[in-house]
Amino acid sequence: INEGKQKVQDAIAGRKSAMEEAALNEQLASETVDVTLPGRGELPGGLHPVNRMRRRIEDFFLRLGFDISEGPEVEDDFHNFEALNIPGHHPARAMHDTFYFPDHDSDGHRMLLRTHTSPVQIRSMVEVASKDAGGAPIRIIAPGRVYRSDSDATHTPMFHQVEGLAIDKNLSMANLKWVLEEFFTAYFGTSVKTRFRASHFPFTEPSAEVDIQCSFSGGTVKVGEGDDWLEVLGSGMVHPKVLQAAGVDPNEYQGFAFGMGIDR
Ligand code: 2U9
Repeated sequence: INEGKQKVQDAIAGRKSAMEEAALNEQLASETVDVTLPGRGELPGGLHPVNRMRRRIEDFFLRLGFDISEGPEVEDDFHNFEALNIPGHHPARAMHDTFYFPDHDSDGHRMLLRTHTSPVQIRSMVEVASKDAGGAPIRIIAPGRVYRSDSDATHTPMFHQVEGLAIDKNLSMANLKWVLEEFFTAYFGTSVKTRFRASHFPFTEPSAEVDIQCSFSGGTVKVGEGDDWLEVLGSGMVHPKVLQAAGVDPNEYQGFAFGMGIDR
């Protein structure tokens, strides 16, 4: 009886594995993928508009002999405020504008998310001044993300700035005005009338906000025509206190600076 049982069991097992193998072969044959077939025409990716504008701005200033400078987004009080002549009681320091970290760094400095890219220029000035007693010349632009605790229809808590800084002997507002007007002409592809309006920033003196000629009629903005004005950036001569804080001798050197928001 046992011999008979063994024969039947072997026959069943043999048949079962043959059927399983046949099923597996059938599945493998039906699921074959031809990895040599071409793809289904994916569209190429594109750059975000903010990055496209940033590259155009960078290209212009590179052609003018400026270098691109970047720095940390997590900054300390000194580079973001103190060195820029923004004292402790200045409104820009209020908690509602600045994202502060709860902990201080190992040297006891208060840490924050940079509220502008100006600390990049402070770092660059300190670095040049440490190598060369005069701390000049410098020609840089500082593009990057900045953070402010602002959020409404026209403000986002993170946005992008491009700031510029030039330091040398005999620099004046005339040089600033020439650089900015060349920039507008290149950027908008047409010569654009500008209006320099006296303004105030803690880190520049004198300071000017710059408007460009435009028309708003018909629901569209046209640059370089019409008799309306569009504010596009802030600028000025670097405050002597700022030069001094970064190790540059204000009796020998002057600087001009400007700042614009790409997505503001
Ligand atoms: C150093 C010295 C001076 C940079 C400057 C502005 C004026 C300015 C705003 C434009 C729109 C910020 O993005 S925004 O809200 N910026 O108006 N920025 S002068 O001045 C500097 C920078 C660095 C060492």
